[in-house]
Amino acid sequence: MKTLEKASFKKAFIKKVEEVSGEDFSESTTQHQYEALSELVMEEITAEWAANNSRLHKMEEKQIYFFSIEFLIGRLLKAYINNLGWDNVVPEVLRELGLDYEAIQAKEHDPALGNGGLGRLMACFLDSTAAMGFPGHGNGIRYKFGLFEQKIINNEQIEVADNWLKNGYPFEIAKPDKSVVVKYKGNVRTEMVNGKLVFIHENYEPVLAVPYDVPVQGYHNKTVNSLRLWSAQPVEDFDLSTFNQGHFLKAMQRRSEAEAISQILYPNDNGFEGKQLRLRQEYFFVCAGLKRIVRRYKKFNHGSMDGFSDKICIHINDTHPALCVPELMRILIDEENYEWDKAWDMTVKSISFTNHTVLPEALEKWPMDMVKELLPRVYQIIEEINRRFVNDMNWFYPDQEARNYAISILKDGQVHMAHLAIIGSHSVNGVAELHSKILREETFKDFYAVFPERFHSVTNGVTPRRFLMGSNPQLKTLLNETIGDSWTMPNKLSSLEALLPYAADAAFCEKLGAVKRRNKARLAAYIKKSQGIQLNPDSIFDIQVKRIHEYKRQLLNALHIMYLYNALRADPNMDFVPKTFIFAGKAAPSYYYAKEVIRLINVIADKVNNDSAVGDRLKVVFIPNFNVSSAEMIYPAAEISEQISTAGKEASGTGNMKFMMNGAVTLGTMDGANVEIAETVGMNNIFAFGLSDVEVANYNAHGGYRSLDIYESDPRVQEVLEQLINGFFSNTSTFQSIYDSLLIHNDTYFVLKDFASYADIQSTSSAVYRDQKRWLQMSAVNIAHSGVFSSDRSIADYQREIWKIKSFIYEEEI
Ligand code: DL6
Repeated sequence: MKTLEKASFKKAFIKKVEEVSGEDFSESTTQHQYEALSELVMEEITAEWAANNSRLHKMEEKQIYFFSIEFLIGRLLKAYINNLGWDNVVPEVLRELGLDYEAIQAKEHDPALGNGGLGRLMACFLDSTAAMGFPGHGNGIRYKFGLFEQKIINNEQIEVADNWLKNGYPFEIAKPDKSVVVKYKGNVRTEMVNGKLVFIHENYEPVLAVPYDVPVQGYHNKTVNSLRLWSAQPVEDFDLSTFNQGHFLKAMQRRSEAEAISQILYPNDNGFEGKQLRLRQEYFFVCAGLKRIVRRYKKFNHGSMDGFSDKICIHINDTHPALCVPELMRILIDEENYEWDKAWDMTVKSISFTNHTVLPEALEKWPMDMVKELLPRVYQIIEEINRRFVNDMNWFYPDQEARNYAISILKDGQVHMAHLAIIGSHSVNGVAELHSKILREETFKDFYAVFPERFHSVTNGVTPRRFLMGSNPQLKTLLNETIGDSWTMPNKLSSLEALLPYAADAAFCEKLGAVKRRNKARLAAYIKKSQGIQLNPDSIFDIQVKRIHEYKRQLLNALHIMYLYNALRADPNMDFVPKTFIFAGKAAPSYYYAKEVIRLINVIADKVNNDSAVGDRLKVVFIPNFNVSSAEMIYPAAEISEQISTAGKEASGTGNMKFMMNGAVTLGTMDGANVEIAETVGMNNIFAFGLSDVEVANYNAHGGYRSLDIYESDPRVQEVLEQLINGFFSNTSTFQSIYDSLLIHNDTYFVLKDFASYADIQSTSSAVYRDQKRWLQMSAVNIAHSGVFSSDRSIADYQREIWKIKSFIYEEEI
């Protein structure tokens, strides 16, 4: 990498600000400075980008394409600067010029092109792929409106549209000349041509897919991959002939129907809404993405698709891009004239699939009629895939009729997308050991019996470049001073294990405590400024940030706070380690129950924070509008990481890893990747509680448990449940639906069943906190063992076990 020279950067920056603003530098605004800095960064990156692209175009190396309906990339300016190695020059030059680097970064609208889990994972994977010099690109949708902005008004979640493009986006390049047409609806006509049956899709509704490319810069290397996001537009700017015939509304309607496809991100996480527009979105980025990949491949392979699966991996992120299977078949058969068997072999060899949830309500099933009407040719191909698959199964397993039906793609009037994805891929993986086991033994056990060799497990990871080095610079400096900086190199985060001996070193622990204190103070200042709540910096910062969902059990945390509050009121002199409970997260707008949980937390906060009897010993904060930028400030300030899902429900979790890297201690159930965190740090460096996945499954196999028993036997539970409906926390409205779910509907997520165990572990954690030496030791051990949860390690696992691609820059096996 070229090193950035301070004097020349300063000169270039001043010149660029003047160009952007059209004024003297002294008159420039923060917005101008942000635009100028972004332009300079893009100029630097694009030079390498072009070189990378031309090398990749030659198709000498195998390449991976991540197809995902979400890419939650977060702000990019600082990440680019750090990856370019400019971070030792830019902040200093800006300071010398009297400018505020943080304020400049804050001008970038945080692109919220994802809900959370699987969308953020993709962003971490892109970062790691480039950092490790692998040729890997993203393919998704350029939503005009990202995930809604969350406001809390009268304690309730209010959703506001996220118009992230209103000031333009400096890190994308539109490539209208690379647009492709996506065809919906119409009918399929067959014809015999030279003795071969051909399928002609006619009378379709065309939509133009226009690509916008965002560079993905590697860390201190020359790799620049691409994230390609597609925007939908009408094929003709305006349907003039329809208009001229007097059909004004129709002409307008065509336009808005086309644009609607990339208008807005569906705000559901772990839930499926069978809307036709969503199916249009799924086909849109699948069809457009594959078209360009195929075109490029053929261009450099003498017009032939032969060898495609040796050079291209299509990795489908959950089932939303599962239409890749029939669409690639359609291209190979209808456009490239391959025979079915050869096309199928190429398709299965090219595609691999990651599942991200076992919640039954999130598994996608589309009505057959809807797929048939919207995508008539694709549907025919799905029918044929299904017919051949069922025939094969009946041939190989004639005595397994019921199972053969259970695993078919088309059944009960629906297209089962997970089945399509598994049947059409050579690899299926879960995202943590426990999750993969549940896939093999429960969710997809019938497929596992048929295709055991397809099943893999790759535990998720997160990028340390954003979630440790970028967001916690003081910890980075302390680590460098203590053990050197080899851990900052790609795929070397495990070098943090060198920290283990320092966990018992009082001087190191004191410095670690000081870093945490500064990060807590930074978050406390933000909360004071934005919400007016004064926090006690000596209290334990106990944080639960993630989507609001019943299975994630923010409710358990909230009920426990109610109990603590009751205890403090009953005995104001009780021995109590001060605690600050911090929440953040969005609920899907149509998810009433989750929104009630948000309201409950805010109502509790109102009462507790304003009770002088409690003072600063107990505080509750709900930070509105959780996004990647706020996350970067929250994780470094945490001391306890709340990971309290019902065991067996959270596929992996990745917040748990971000907290751990920043020295928080996990307080959690043995669920998802918490299990591996516990294995890695040892049971004495985690606060584990609650039912196991096997216990939960056993209860469920017998119709659940009787929640009334807990209510009747535990006075703490009885008191807080009554407070939900007697107006104690809010005299204007009660929380009847929450009360009913716990008692009348028998507590599906085992909140009450785990209450006692949760309260116990909370109390244990407070006791340990009194011993700061022990606490900081736990914190250090967590940091030291976080290397395995780097997304570099995940990418290395995928590379070795599934994709088998080579790095540009690393000769050795990664
Ligand atoms: O794999 C990434 C992430 C996991 O860490 C979470 O445990 C899981 O809940 C999440 N799943 C989704 C599913 N969304 N849909 N549909 O985001 O994936």
